[in-house]
Amino acid sequence: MFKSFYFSLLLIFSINISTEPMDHMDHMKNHSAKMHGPIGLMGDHFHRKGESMVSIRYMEMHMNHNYLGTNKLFDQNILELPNPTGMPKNLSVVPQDMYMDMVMLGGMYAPSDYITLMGMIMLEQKSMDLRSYKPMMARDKVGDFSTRSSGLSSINMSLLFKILDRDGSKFHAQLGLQSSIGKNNLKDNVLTPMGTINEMILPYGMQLGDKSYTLLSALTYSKTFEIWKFGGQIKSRINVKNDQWNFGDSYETNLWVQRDLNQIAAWSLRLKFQDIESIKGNNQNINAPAQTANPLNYGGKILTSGIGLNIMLPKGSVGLEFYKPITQDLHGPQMGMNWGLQAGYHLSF
Ligand SMILES: [Cu+2]
Repeated sequence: MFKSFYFSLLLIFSINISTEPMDHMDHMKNHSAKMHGPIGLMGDHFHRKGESMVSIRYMEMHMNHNYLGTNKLFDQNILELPNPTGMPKNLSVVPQDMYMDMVMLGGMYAPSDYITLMGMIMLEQKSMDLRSYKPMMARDKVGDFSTRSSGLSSINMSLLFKILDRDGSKFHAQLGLQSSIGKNNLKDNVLTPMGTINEMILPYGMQLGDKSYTLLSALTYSKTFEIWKFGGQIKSRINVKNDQWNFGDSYETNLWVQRDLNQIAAWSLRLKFQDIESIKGNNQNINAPAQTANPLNYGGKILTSGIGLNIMLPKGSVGLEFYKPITQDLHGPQMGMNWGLQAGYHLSF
């Protein structure tokens, strides 16, 4: 009798010591699928001392329809516009459709509770379908063609500084540098308005990089109320050094809300507002009777909505987010976004 009692005590005790210590339990309570923001958001969270994280994200964006400001343009409207790069007199090659695919590999490590290091490497593939028209007179269609580019695009490294982490409120700053390592002079075959096929330097938007350095800075705040989480982020990307030309500086504001669906899943809604400047500088060899050869036809103001889902797995977590623009006011003529999606996997250890 005494022996079995002693044995049960031992059993209970061993179960007790095998459960998690108290502060870890507290930590686990915060460990819900909304621990990470919507997957498309970068640098939304920091880590505690000694924590590491690796992530892989895939992004795809589809663009179609040309815009001038907020107005959609038909091909006929674009053919009437002047060609600022020389002959022929009017634009004669019109983008129809574009896909951008990106793979991002990321790593995070917190050497202290106050600083998290974050690095990322990006690979990109772009493909664009275009239609060539005769340069003069009836402006008949000459034909359709596609251009493509793929490879390494950029790497970046940031420091995240914790400002506040208390009672479900988190606030941190990001400061980083991005180096564009993708080529800025890739070529492909183009169907000219004269009906010939020429190998030409692709326009700015089809290049994988701009050989520039960009300063990244952001402030991110989030507040968790039980099953809800609200967050806001402002971010800027400012060019600090370029080679001939660079993609324009940009300013971005994100607002999001997340709600736990159950123990392992949370959905999110996000609003993203981007204000992107035109391309600075130019490459004299990029010259074609296409809107994309004009550095001024880049950037604009874009308001996008995103709906997402984060799910915790036995190891790591996955996120999915789908975007659709609400309004876009583009420096144009320029092709606008139709939809985008992002999927990713995070593993913390
Ligand atoms: Cu992380």
